[in-house]
Parts: sequence; C-alpha cells; structure tokens
Amino acid sequence: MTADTIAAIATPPGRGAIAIVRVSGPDVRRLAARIVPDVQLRPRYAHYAEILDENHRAIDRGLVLFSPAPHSYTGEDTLELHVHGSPVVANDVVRALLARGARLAEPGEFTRRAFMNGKMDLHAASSVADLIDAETRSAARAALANLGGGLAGEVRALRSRLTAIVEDCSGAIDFPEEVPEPDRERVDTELRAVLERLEQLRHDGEVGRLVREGVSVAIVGPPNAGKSSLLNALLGEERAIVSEIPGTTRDTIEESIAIDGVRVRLVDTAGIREHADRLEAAGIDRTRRVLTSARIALLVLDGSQPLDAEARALLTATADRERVVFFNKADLGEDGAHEANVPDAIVGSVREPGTLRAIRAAIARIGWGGEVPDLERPHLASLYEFDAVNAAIAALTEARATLQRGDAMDWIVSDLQQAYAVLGHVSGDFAAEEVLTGVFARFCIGK
Ligand SMILES: Nc1nc2c(ncn2[C@@H]2O[C@H](COP(=O)(O)OP(=O)(O)OP(=O)(O)O)[C@@H](O)[C@H]2O)c(=O)[nH]1
Ligand SMILES: [Mg+2]
Repeated sequence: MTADTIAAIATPPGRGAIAIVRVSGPDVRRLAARIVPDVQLRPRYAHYAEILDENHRAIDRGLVLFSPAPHSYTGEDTLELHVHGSPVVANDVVRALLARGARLAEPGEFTRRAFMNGKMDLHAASSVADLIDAETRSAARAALANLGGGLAGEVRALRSRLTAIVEDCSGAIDFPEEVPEPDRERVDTELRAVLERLEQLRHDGEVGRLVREGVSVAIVGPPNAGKSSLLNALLGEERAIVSEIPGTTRDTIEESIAIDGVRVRLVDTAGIREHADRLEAAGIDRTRRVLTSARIALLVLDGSQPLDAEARALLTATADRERVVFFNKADLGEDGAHEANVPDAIVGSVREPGTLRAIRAAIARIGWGGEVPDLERPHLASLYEFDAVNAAIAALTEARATLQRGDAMDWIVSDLQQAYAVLGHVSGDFAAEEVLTGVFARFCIGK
C-alpha cells in the first residue's frame, strides 16, 4: 500500500455545474474527520455535508462519497467531494486537504495506483487516457474495449504456449539420451498458430490506430492546380484563399473531415515549383516535409494543360507511395490527363460533386480498404506494445526458418525465449519504469 495520500481536482478547469475533488490513500478517514466532521462515513453512500477549510470555516456544501479499500478505483480508501463548479471553491477544498497533510497528485497518479494495486492491468490503465482523448465515437468504443481488459490474458496464454515448447526442447537438449527431440512438424504447427495470433493482434492494433488517430492526407501539386479549391470543396467552406495567382498558398493549412466516421486530416500546401522567391521557397520546404510524413499523397494537377516539368517530377516522386492522382479543371479540357495516362487517376473538377465523391472514395479505399473500421475487441494501442509484438513476430519467424532448414532444435530456444520476454511487456508481467512513466505521463491531473 502506498504511504501517502493524494488529492486533486478531477473535473476540467473552469466553471461548471459541479467540480469533483478526489482523495486517495491511507489517510482518507482522518482527513474526512477534519474537513467533513459531521459525516459518519458509510461506504458508497452520498452524504450531503458542509465542507470545512483548515480554519473550520465552511467552503461549500456538497456530496461526499467514501469508497473503502479495496473496492475503489485506486484500490485504496478514496473520498470524492462534489462541490459547486467554481474553480475557487474546488481549489479551496484541495488547499484544505493539503493543509491537513495530503499531497497534490501527479498526472495519472490515481490510475497508476489502480494499476499498482492490481485493479487493472497496464493495457487497460493506458486505455483510460485513450478514452478521455477519443475524438470520434469509434475511437471511444475501441478504447472502451481495451478498458474491459482481456489483452493481457490473451498474451499471457501465448507466452505459456511458448514456454511449453521451450520445455520440450530443453528436455531433449539437457538429456539427449533419455528425452527424444520433440516432433518438428508439431513444433512448427504450434509456432505457426502463435504467429498467426500475433499477426492478428498487430492487424487489430493497426485498425485501432486508424480509428484513434485518423489518416493524414497531404494535398500537393504545382502552383495554381486547385489544391486550396479542393480543400475548401471537401470541407464545404472557404477555409483557404483561392486565386488565379500562382503561389497563393504560402503556409500549410490543416483541417479535419470525417469519411466513414474516420478522421481525415487534410493538409493544403504551397505549390511546388523551381523558381520561387525566398518566402515561397520556405513554404515549398514545408510542403516536402508534410508530404514525407503524410500517410496519403493527394496529388492535384491541372489536367487541362499539357503537363509541365513540375507535374511530371511530382508524378515520378510519388509513384511508389500511397497516393491519389487528381487531374483538375476538366471543364477546361483533359489534354494533360490523357497525356499522363496514370492508372486509377481521377479526372474531373473540384466544382463537380461527383469528382469530390470519387476523391473521398479513393481516400477511404487506400486508408482503410473502404470498409468502415470498427473495433470492439481488446487490441494493441501503445507504441511499446507494437514494438514488442513486432519483435516477437521477428523472433518466431526466425525460429520457424531454423526448423525448416533442418538445423538443430536447440537453435530455436533462444528465439523463443526472446519472444517470450518481449511479450511480457504487453501482458504487463514485466513493465519497465520508462514504460510506466510514458503511460501515465499522458494523463491529466486528477485521473
Ligand atoms: N475552371 C476551373 N478553375 C479552377 C478549378 N479549380 C480551381 N480553379 C481555379 O484555379 C485557380 C487556382 O486555384 P487554387 O485553389 O488557389 O490553386 P492552388 O493549387 O491552391 O494554388 P497555389 O496555392 O498557388 O499553389 C483559381 O482561380 C481557381 O478558381 C476547376 O476545376 N476549374
Ligand atoms: Mg493554394
């Protein structure tokens, strides 16, 4: 049990209907006796009482809820004080608690204690922050699936299967006379089954990432092609300045739209051309950076004109990546579009609703295979979990290659042990301090 007692405001800063102050730790009963002396604490009962400051002056009247250990969020004695939603009142309650010996909680410290006291596994604890940060309904649903737990148990089961294989192999290595080598076919089948499950986990995790973070799309092309016009048309509002002067957009403009309920972050950029003044050149540098980091390149070209050198260079530069090629200004002609002859290119105009539909569909096809992503199973969410599962997949793939080459069985043991060890990070059986710090640093104070 943790030695000290922590307190913090759990509701957002600013005015509201109510504010909640949360207290957790071994000293909760004593603190309650001081600041709500009229209350005879009953577990999970809503007491209505006067809350006193350290000089016995009333701060407010509000609800007092007591949850004794271990049946509370943190697993410790906790107290929740619901007061009127004024920042002054809530702060005074915290100040009174601190004056009586409580300590101000660090970000995520309540949830960290819940994890430490075995109330939730690390994966579930980290999904609390994902739920709070969710920006779309599907992101919230996915986080809730993780909050329910289950991933740790699943990964633990995979680890036991690896241990069983290692034990079989070790017996044969240690006592070659008495213990026969395990059947290669059987070991391989078992490894394949574990690998398939890990790959499924990785796949679900990628869907989860998509649902949580959305997809970034860089709108790039030569000056005057109609990039800003496209951004405005997709948004349905005049967000970016559009003009017939090439080089109108100097800085990147980012806006989000939803396609199939997925957040799509559109970034309009400065048109790329060789001979640009200094200011424009700085914008073009930025365009190149956005292009590198975006998931999808949306290349906008003037399809009514023969292609110039910039348009050709961009077509070549984006040929090997995920992209949508859009020849705009079809109302003025399609010469450039026909000349370029790019498969799957969209030929049309930002002024045509059908063209916009085609562009949205192309983003959906590349971004999530056209199927609305949804995830109601526990799945990988943090970077360290992805790293661990990738490392385990690499080690087990190597082990299978060793088996198939017909090499000695003892060679696979270290790969299996490696996979077993890294998966311990995902099941939470083996959490390094850096990982814990990383997980809880994302939280707000009071959670
Ligand atoms: N006829 C026609 N004109 C268009 C179309 N799309 C855009 N334009 C015009 O093309 C000009 C350039 O449009 P912008 O959207 O500012 O082009 P841009 O690619 O953002 O240009 P920069 O910001 O300078 O790189 C404007 O005058 C638009 O009205 C189209 O489909 N047909
Ligand atoms: Mg522009």
